[in-house]
Amino acid sequence: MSRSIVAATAQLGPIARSEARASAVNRLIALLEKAHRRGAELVVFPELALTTFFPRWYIEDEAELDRFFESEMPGPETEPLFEAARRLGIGFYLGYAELVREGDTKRRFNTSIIVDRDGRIVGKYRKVHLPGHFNPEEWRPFQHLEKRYFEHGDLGFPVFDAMGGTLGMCLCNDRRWPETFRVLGLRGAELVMLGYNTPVHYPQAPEHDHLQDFHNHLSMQAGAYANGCWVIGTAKAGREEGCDLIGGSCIIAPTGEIIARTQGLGDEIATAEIDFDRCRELRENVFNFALHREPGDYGPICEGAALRAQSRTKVTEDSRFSARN
Ligand code: CDV
Repeated sequence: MSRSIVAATAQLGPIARSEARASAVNRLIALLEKAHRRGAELVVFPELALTTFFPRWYIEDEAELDRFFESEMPGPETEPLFEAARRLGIGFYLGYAELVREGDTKRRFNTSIIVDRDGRIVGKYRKVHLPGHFNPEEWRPFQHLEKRYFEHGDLGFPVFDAMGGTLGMCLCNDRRWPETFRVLGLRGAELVMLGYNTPVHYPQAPEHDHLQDFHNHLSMQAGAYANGCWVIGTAKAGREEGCDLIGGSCIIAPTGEIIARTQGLGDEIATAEIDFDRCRELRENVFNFALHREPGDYGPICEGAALRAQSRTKVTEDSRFSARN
């Protein structure tokens, strides 16, 4: 039996701060329909795909911050996307800001989900590697306050059997960490889906600005190759509220080759056929983990875990919008 599906990366151009949720959802539905016309059964949308990339601002008003979050998924404004996917028989990956209420406590995560062809949520991931900073820093041309607005993801890197394969997820900065792909690879992921919002300008090392597209593809291609899995990376691209975001959304084969990619910086799809069985070309050979990995020599990779968890708790305790707020 064939284990192939046609998949699409569905890149979004900029979303303005004033753009209504309904308008963003309509754009996603238009991309879903286009992907369907090209035979796609699975569509990958960007990180925080329903709103502008709000961590670029220091938002003091909690009600204002809440407007960027979803407290239900699907909720009244996102239900049309789920309906469209059901009608078209397409599964999708979607990144969004998740607000969880636990009694009087609010918890916030940078989240992604997998929705199957029947419109059911069959997988959830919460971003582990949160980049940026906690306190506003005036010297920056724009803020990157993910460490302030989101808690460290508490679900680890799970995989899900869906769409005929074993699927894993991550979000943006996670792709730069080989550990993300390796953990997913060890759990048998055959396809890793990820959305990103990556500014061209990196304020701490502007001399790397011209390398942003290179580093994006370098990380994802290496992740695919070293774990023998497919990778679909999808950008929110273009000039969003004065901040330039890279594009380069693509589909990468387990060999590390980019086999489809978007051309511009707007709403656009690129499609390719994904044969899950091609993962075996790597997994049964050069990256046969059981035969060739040497975990006994990898000790330092997990050292300091307890210390890290402690320092994260300290940061969260300071947060105005923290779990304890
Ligand atoms: N949204 C992100 O995680 N962006 C980071 C930037 C800040 C470096 C990224 O890794 O692309």
